[in-house]
Amino acid sequence: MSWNVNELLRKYLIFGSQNCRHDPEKVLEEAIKGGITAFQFREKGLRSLEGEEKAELGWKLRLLCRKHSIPFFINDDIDLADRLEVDGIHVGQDDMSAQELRKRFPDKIIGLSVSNDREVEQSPIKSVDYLGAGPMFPTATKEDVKPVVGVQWIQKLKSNYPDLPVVGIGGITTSNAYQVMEAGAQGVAVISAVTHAHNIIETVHKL
Ligand code: 3NM
Repeated sequence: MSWNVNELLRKYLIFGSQNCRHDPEKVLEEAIKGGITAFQFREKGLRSLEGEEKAELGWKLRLLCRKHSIPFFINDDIDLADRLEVDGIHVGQDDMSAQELRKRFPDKIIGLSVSNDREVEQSPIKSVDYLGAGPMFPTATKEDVKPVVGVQWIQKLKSNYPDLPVVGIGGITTSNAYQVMEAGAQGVAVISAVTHAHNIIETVHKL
């Protein structure tokens, strides 16, 4: 299946079991009903699953995405990328380089997180399909989060790389998502706004 990267970034849900208060499969099903346009399996950090447990949950979520034609991404875990038949891989600055990734996975969608000018200068921007820009706002979800860069960071990236799709991340909610869109992003990437929502379907609608 070939995906339109600009479109798939619009409502990009990310989570691992550690982010969920209910059964992760139920959370993803509700979010799909609400209209997410992509999902990233990010099983990482405190209380996350490892090894076979991680792979098993990943496969269940992968199948749900396939059933509903939602592109499925994995965060960082190159070994699981093949096994879970992912559509794309998202990496941060400390993970495998995007250039290496592109060589190894010529046909997959590759996303890279960038939080400041130095990271952009050091990155093989030509090898990636989209940038994750953050944190837009304060967030408690990620342990080693970088300083808040705000929506100005989206404006800067879009003026330097007008053709490269950008998704905002970090502290995005139904109340501030419009600021990220107005700054020129193709979409919003969220974890807690959806995984902690009382009404997931309605929340995704509003993003
Ligand atoms: N990456 P929430 S912020 C995974 O700035 C992640 O690169 C970030 O969670 C970055 O939507 C973040 O709950 C956490 O704030 C996003």
